[in-house]
Amino acid sequence: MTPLIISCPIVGAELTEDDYPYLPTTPDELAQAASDAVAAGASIIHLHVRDEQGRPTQREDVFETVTRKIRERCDCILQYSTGGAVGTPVAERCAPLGLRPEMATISMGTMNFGSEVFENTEGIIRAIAREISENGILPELEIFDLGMLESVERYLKRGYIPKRFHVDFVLGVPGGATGDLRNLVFLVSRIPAGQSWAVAGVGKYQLPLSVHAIAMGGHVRVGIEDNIYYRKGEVATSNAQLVERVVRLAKEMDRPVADVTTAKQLLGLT
Ligand code: KMH
Ligand code: ZN
Repeated sequence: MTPLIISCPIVGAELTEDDYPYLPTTPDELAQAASDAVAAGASIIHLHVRDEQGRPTQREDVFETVTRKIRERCDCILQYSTGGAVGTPVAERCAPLGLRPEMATISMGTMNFGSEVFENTEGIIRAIAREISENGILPELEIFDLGMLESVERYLKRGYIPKRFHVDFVLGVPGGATGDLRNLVFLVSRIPAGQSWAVAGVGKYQLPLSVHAIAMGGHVRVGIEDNIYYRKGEVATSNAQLVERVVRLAKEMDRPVADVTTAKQLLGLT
């Protein structure tokens, strides 16, 4: 079976320290969380960063500092978020892409995001896709429901997005598709040919969707951005703890876990 690529979203943009006491926010905390997740078995770090007050930011200088500190501690594939926080203007969302991480996200449509609106108009998607292409970055398309996946076909035909991408189904955001297993199976059946995929289950969906992705030959994203619980009523102590469980599950299911070199090969990053 194809080795399993584990991606870890170590902080996100929506959580505060009131929501989760162990939230990594400073450059050193983010770098430590990233290297602990990689030591546990992750090969991609999905990266948001925080400013001096701990608020989400897309500032290039902060991304640069955090990137340097992560690279000092470990080898990994860095995937910058261009989603930012709900409401971040598109120019800010693209600000760090000139640093040329290996990967960056493109969210494929506007949606309700809890009680807020996560805006991804055609213009925003095209602007982000252009910056990603110009910087030679591999895009990860964030798909929150079926309509977004069907939009991928339309954008491909029009040449609005690069021909090669990695797909990430983010399931369980209130306003998007839930992490019902039938949704995952159906979405996977509709991926454009030749593209790799992963699933990120939000909250209670993280564990069952991880198990199914391992069995289906897809890849897995687990981390605090998506889910702060290890199990019902028990807060996870770290990103690494969530990654370690996926590594154990993969071993039990005879699915090898990709190291960073293998993950780069599988994604065509070498
Ligand atoms: N913070 C969410 C509104 C991404 O990283 O590209 C969007 C998000 C997606 O986290
Ligand atoms: Zn994110």
